[in-house]
Amino acid sequence: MISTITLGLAIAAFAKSAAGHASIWHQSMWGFNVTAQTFSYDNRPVVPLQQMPFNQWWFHNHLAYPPHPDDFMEFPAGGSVNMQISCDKGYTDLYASAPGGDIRDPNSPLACPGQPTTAIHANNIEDVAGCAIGIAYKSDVNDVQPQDFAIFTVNYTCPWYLNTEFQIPADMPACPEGGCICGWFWIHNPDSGSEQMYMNGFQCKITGQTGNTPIGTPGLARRCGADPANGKPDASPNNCTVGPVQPFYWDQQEGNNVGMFEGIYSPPLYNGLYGFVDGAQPNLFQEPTVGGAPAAVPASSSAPAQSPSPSAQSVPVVASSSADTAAGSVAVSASVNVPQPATTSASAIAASAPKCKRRLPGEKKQKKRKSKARRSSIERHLKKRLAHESH
Ligand SMILES: [Cu+2]
Repeated sequence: MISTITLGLAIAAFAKSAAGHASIWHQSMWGFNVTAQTFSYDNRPVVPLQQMPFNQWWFHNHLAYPPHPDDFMEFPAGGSVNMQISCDKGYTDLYASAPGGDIRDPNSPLACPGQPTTAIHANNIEDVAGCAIGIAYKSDVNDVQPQDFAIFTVNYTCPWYLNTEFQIPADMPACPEGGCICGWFWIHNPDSGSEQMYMNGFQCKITGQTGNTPIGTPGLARRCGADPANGKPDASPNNCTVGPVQPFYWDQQEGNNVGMFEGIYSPPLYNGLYGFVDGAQPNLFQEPTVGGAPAAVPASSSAPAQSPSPSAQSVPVVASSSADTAAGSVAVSASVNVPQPATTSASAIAASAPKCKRRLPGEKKQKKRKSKARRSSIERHLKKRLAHESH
């Protein structure tokens, strides 16, 4: 009896500490066995990335924790793959190597069973914003640059469920001899938890009926869907990037490729807002276009994968990716200096281990927009956030 109670308390305590955030879980990933103690800060794969220098967010700073050379996630061209996404390895089929052991819940299909849905930054299932898988046709992770990844599949309902199915486009070309490098990417809606992005790298291969046409040079997805929170009730399909696009690199100290115009309260999302379909992405085997004209493809970035400049880093952006851009306009590529975030709170956030916390008041004031719709949207978000205990 006593031991049962003790066990119950231990489980309760563990469940509390396991709350929040999410990642894929697979032995092909970098950082699969990284625990809260591996780094000087909590750098478990599930920990969000926000306001970090390049090396700290790129591959989640897990490059020194590679998978076994033979462990690959296999994606069958034209088929689908189930991936497990959770806030703790103990909820997944790979619980055996979880620090807290087996905490699976056979009665719950959720990514984080028994926890408030705010653990995955969603107030309800309608509030999930989707996640994505990108692929780089390179075998050596040290050769992979941010602009090498092309998003090839998206799941709109991610990360609501533990088991998340990803459709693989038909005719995806095979990988080089040593396989490919893939990444899982997720950004949540702005109304549940603070702004952040997620990235986990893993080894992958394309199997089955592979094609021979390579994926085009990944461009940048543009905000082109209905965006009522920003006063745009209607989608602008002509403003979408058609063709392969890069993941969003966002809300970091350096290396961002999106978000210069929309602001921190309007995160880029892997759903229709940025022209992604739910499932296998179409039009991959072409160069990206916007409104029927060739889209600007970011030039080979000056952002080195290994040693980025510490402060103002020159990264390519599509200048007209703003929500305010007229539909049908053609993207213009520009190399701009990305300034350090102006808020003092940003450095404070970077100094501490990243966690889901409320925004500091000064940040709110600084980011406040003029538009009435915009303002009420922010107020709504903040109200919800105040009601939501940080985790
Ligand atoms: Cu989180």
